[in-house]
Amino acid sequence: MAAPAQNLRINGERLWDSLMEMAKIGPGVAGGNNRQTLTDEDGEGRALFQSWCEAAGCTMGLDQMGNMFARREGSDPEALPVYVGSHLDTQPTGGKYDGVLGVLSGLEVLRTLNDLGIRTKHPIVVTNFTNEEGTRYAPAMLSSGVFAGIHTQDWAYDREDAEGKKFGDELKRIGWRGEEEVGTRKMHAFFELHIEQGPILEAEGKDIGVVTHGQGLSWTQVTIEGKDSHTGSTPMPMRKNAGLGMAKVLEKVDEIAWSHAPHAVGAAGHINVFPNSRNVIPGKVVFTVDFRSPDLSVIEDMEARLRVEGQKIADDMGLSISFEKVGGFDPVAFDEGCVTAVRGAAERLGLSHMDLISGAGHDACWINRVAPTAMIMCPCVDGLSHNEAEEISPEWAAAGTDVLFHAVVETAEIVE
Ligand code: HGY
Ligand code: MN
Ligand code: MN
Repeated sequence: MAAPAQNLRINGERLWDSLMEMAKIGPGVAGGNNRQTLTDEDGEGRALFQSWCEAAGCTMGLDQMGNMFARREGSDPEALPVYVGSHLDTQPTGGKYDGVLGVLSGLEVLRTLNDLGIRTKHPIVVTNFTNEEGTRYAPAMLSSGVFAGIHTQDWAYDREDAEGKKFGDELKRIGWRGEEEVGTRKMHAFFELHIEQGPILEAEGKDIGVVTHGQGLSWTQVTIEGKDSHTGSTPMPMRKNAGLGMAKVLEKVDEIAWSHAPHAVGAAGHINVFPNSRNVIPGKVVFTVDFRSPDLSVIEDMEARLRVEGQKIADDMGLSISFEKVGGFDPVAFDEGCVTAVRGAAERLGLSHMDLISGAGHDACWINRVAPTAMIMCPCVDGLSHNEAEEISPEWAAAGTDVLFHAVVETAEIVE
């Protein structure tokens, strides 16, 4: 396939303006974003994205999980489209670029093709996948998971947030439940540009990450029960302190992850304590242990040890403990052809680049099950993400989008 002329570049200023415009919707309290999935702010962000796509001449599709598809026609309407995209939903204390860069860089590819009057054989479709973050509704990458046939739509619709609101009801409430059946769209290829969310590219002084693999993820929800009682008048030997049990289990989670250094990681970010009163010993705690590794056998070992060690801790303390797997996916190897297109684009553009394993999960990890898929990463400052201080430079955003443009357009095949 003929690659686009080496001197073609996207409009970095327009891309940056769009990122800053989108960041105004669902602002956080410290300069980032809180645009959680299926909130009114998510609906506003979707509407803004759709208005931009329509202004760029796209026709819009919307499926029953709220996944959005903005289609630019190709010369061969029968040719399977090249898809490009990510997610517009954010963490509660999220940054302005996680996911959003991947959606708006896809739009920038279309805007640039329009500017240059370039036609491709394959149509190109920019996608926003619903609920990638998995914060309000576990698991992460829920809608790309339904699209890839990992989860059923009914199961997804029944997922509940902390207030007991169901995913399906909230999707309808914000008015973004489409009629299109999920997963019927077939893709020629899928590309996702994403900030690295880790420190490697910046530390190595590289502009581009050519993502060859994604590490696997395991979420185990742990419930420990003891007996809530007075923190003052209950003698120490009589306490059934579920909070202390959790503390010991989390110490063990850290130890297990370190035992598989340097690549494995483990922690709990979601923790609920009941009754969460200053003078009541917690009678119940519910928390989610997040283990990750590029090696499936390591993930399986960490999961197994959590259950064995956790049970021992609970037994020794006279507590009850239960475990529920609430999310996960195996380590991912992306499509060699698509990865080569990404690497070739970075080389042609003279950008410093390196192969990379993604530490975070992404919609591309599920889409890789149903279409040839690859990811591009750009650095982020101090590797920080899932924090309102998440930051990238306009130059990094533009370089990543230039590589996306060249990889996507080469794959979509220029006809004129
Ligand atoms: O959890 C993840 O890795 C992604 O950011 N949702
Ligand atoms: Mn993301
Ligand atoms: Mn994220």
